[in-house]
Amino acid sequence: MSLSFELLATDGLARRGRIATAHGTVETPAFMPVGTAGTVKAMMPQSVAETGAEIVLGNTYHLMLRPGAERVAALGGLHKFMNWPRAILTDSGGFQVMSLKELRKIDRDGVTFRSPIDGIQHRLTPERSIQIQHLLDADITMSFDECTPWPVEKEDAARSMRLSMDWAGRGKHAFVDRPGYGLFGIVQGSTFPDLREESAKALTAIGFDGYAVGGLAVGEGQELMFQTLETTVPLLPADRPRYLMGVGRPSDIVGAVRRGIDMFDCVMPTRAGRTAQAFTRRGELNLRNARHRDDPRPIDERCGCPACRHHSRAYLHHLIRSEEILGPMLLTWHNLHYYQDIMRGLRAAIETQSFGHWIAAFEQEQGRGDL
Ligand code: PRF
Ligand code: ZN
Repeated sequence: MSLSFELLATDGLARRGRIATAHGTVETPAFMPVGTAGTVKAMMPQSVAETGAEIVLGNTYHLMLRPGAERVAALGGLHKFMNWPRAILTDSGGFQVMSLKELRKIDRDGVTFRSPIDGIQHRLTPERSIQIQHLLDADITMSFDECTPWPVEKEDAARSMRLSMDWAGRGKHAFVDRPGYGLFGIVQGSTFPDLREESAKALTAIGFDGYAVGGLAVGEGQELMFQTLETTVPLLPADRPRYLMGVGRPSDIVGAVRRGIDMFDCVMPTRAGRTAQAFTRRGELNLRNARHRDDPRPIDERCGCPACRHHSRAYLHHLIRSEEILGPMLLTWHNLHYYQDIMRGLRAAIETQSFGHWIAAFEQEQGRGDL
């Protein structure tokens, strides 16, 4: 196998593991900050590392349009281009293209779409997506798939899932195996257990370095998402990492780890940070709110991030109201630090077989709301 995964401990279905990539190790359960366009928005790369992140996500779709995959390759790859020496996972572009709606046309072979930047026509096929991710030098490459919307008729979900499985096979064929680099398959099938089973079996028959669960967190709600995980995750090989794409809020992540997921990515902490929203141990907080105007306390007394160590809620509120750039910067830093604190907590809890206790404490504190 080109990407090694070590299972270090388990507690129930929850797993504590380690992925070894060409650009360093990733302790799991892991949260990957989203660096769509070659930057985790509002953060310096070194600051992203200081929060504890060991891997970030990049996007085929955005980078192929601007600055172009061949250009990034000529400049030494995405790690060098963005000065992020650690691991990078790239999404395949399928999910991002689907959000274009009227600007795209899908067929059995791939997707043709117009760039929202300059209107120029582009084409993504499973082979081209894998090639672009290779040019970017992604440590973890994602299969090219179609993310089924929700809700969806079962017939349409089946057709879409089978197309994604065909594309997964073509991507596997196009992927160049190298030490420290891996290719992940993506399970689809919406919320239909039998379709999820068919998809998981199709992917394991092809054989991947890791398995993602796609097509969730698209409006089905937490309960249905957890139900789908409960039927899907046990069908995935135990000796390979499992990645839940585009998830989520802290409680989504905790619940998914409880159900056997190892990796996550989400724009939530970074995007929310840019709209003045802070995630804390006691729930969510919006620093734009007038009630913070005279509050000398930090966002969270127990947080070790620069926003909490050096600044009051009153100051952060002032930055937001004044539209100062430092506001989104500090809030993004805090949110990413808090997300990594959750991951550190989850990893320690699984190692010490105290996961159940950790979850109970997490849920109790999140629900207290005395901010
Ligand atoms: N497929 C891909 N990327 C994704 C998803 C998916 O289904 C999701 C679903 N939440 C997020 N990102 N390729
Ligand atoms: Zn903080």
